[in-house]
Amino acid sequence: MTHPPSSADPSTLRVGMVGHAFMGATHSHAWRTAPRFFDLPLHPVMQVVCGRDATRAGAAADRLGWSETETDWRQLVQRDDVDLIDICTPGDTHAEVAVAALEAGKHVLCEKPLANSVTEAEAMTDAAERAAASGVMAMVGFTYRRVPAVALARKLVADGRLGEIRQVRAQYLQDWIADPSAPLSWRLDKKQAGSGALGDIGAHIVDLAQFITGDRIASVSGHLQTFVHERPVAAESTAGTLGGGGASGETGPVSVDDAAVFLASFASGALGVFEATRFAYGRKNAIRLEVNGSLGSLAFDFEDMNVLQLFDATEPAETAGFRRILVTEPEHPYVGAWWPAGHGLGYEHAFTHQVVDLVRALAAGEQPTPSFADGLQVQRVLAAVETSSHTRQWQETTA
Ligand code: SOE
Repeated sequence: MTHPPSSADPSTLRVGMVGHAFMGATHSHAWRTAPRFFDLPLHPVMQVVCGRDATRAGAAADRLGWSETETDWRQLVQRDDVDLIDICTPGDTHAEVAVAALEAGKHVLCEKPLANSVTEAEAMTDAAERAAASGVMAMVGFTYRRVPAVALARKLVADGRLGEIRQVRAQYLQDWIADPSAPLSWRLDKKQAGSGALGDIGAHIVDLAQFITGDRIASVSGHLQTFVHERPVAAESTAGTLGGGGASGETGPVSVDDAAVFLASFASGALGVFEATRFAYGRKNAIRLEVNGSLGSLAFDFEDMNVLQLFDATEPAETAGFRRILVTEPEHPYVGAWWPAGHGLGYEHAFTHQVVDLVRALAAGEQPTPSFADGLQVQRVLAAVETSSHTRQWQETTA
């Protein structure tokens, strides 16, 4: 049975966060910062941080600004002094925590990708739809949508500035494990992560391509590749880090893809080319999208995240060319809350914008986006790429 969360003070939103590593830190920064820069209808209260190790959870609470700690998420989701559960753990825990939290009447924010399988994502979406009937909401954390230049790109496409969308090319390039001596971490273990580059970073560019175009990927043809099959086992102190750190002297298997490439056919007939890799030496967090339409093109590179490039094909040839839009004006999405024009924003601001949009949707009793159903659709695309890589054939993404 679900019921709207009880709240001692209806003007607050009491948060319990599961996990306190990299995403726990970014989410904590967002919960702390959002009410200080945006007028929010509910004041987030950083109530509880949950981690398996009491000592580490206590240190995280002190460092990240949480009032209390828990070591068992099952206890956390039942607390009546928590209104929302923020899931910042590896994908193998997303489904059980989210379903339990929703059934306990807690709102949920869940990191991406939604789950490690379509089956899990379907169960989460079903639980979210049941809970929504009682005003309990769920959102999946595709934060790059909330980079101002990306939000502007979506607006320009929606306003028809590119005309009919013809092609999308999307890359997510990293290099943190290009060195074969980089040790194992949970992101390289299929049981914990579900997949490698495909789900970890490929999910982001699938969501971004669909978000900016307003279209859906209907079928894919893809290939997954693992380049390094055996890696050093990290020493205890570095376990869970992205890469680097000391090794224990032992080695273990890599059970996920190092790189994923796929073609996509959108429902509209548009064509997509996607690439997600952790082996692009020199590219640290390069998310690159180019959208080509019948009236022009736009291009974005996260490594120059305050800029959107626009080519207006209706402009006379004499002056036509990609225009570099510095997306730092108060008129641009989210920017007005921050700094004067030209000062720019960073990676962490998108997480703050995520909290702002989530809190405003909850206060208005509206479904925050992206919803779990949106996350399920991305999961279906990922699964279709994995299937296509095995069958060497095009694969539909629909249920
Ligand atoms: C590692 O690839 C990672 O931390 C991803 O898991 C995040 O989603 C991305 O934002 C940055 O890189």
